[in-house]
Amino acid sequence: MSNRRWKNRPEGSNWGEFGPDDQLGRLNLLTPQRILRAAAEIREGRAFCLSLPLDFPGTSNLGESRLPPRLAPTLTKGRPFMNFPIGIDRPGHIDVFCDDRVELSLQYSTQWDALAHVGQLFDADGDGEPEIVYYNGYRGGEHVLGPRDYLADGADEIAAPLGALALGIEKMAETCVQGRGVMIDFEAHFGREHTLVGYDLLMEVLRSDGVAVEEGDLVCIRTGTARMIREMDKNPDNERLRHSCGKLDGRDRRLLDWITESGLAAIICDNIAVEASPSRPSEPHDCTVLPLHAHCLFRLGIHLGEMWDLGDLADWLRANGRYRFFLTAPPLRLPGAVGSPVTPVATV
Ligand code: UVW
Repeated sequence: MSNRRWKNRPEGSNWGEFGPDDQLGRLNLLTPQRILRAAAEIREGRAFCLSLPLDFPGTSNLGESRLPPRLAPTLTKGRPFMNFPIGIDRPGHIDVFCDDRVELSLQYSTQWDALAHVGQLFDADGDGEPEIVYYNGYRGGEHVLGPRDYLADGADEIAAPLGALALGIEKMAETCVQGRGVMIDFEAHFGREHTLVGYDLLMEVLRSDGVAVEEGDLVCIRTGTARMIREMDKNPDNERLRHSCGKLDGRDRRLLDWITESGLAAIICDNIAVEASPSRPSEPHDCTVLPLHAHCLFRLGIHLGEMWDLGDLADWLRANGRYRFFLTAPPLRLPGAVGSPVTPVATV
């Protein structure tokens, strides 16, 4: 490959396999044929909204950096644009307008992680020094820009433009994100008991429920966490949430290998981080904080969906002896963002 931006790629990565400039990763597998295959899952014409209300979980108990949305009217000539009678400025006019804005942490609630959400310090250019690198060799400081260069002496402030010039969430939105959803129901097997689910346990669940995951599937895992979040009524108990329900064990090498080999296009969960966080202590040879995030977002270009409200859909599928459905889930087409709220729609 001539114009790729790396000499070394991480072990177990697929960099370059969708092209040297690819920014979509496994979303490339959502081909027209697979969308048609997915559409064949629409048999009842019934749709499910898979988003929590975006002011859930409520408070910042799950992570201080992410704040609940703050909604406010826009201003017109300094006045709040809410219940605004246009006739104030233009006598005789009878219309009343409302118009608003929101300050929103994009990963506060039901969300997609963009491929620019997690990278690693890795020696991609082979000069013996690690640099900040994201999927397919895109670089921190060149393609993903923040206000501060943490690796430079003195941590200089960097001027705008900021954000992801590559791998931003808008790239995902441009694909429309439609395909076949496959539900894996951890809650049906583990209830709310805290259970680390590695490869062996996952295979048991798939076998017992007769679930097959095929190339290009959008894999959804209902753990029961989103329902707990709803029950907590905007006062989330982080400790309880982190120590309840079945969760993927990102430190299980065989689980990560299965993700590689299955060909799945994305992983979506109703919990906070898809994987257990923390799961087990790191090994000296792998000190990644969130190993499943690194494997998916950084090595393989697999987008992660978090805090999706999967409960009603999972209940319906189980009651009707099904596990597949048609899924439409584009994020905001917001250039440069590294994550986004999403209002996914499942149709059965
Ligand atoms: C982190 O907290 C780093 O990520 P996420 O929201 O994807 O779990």
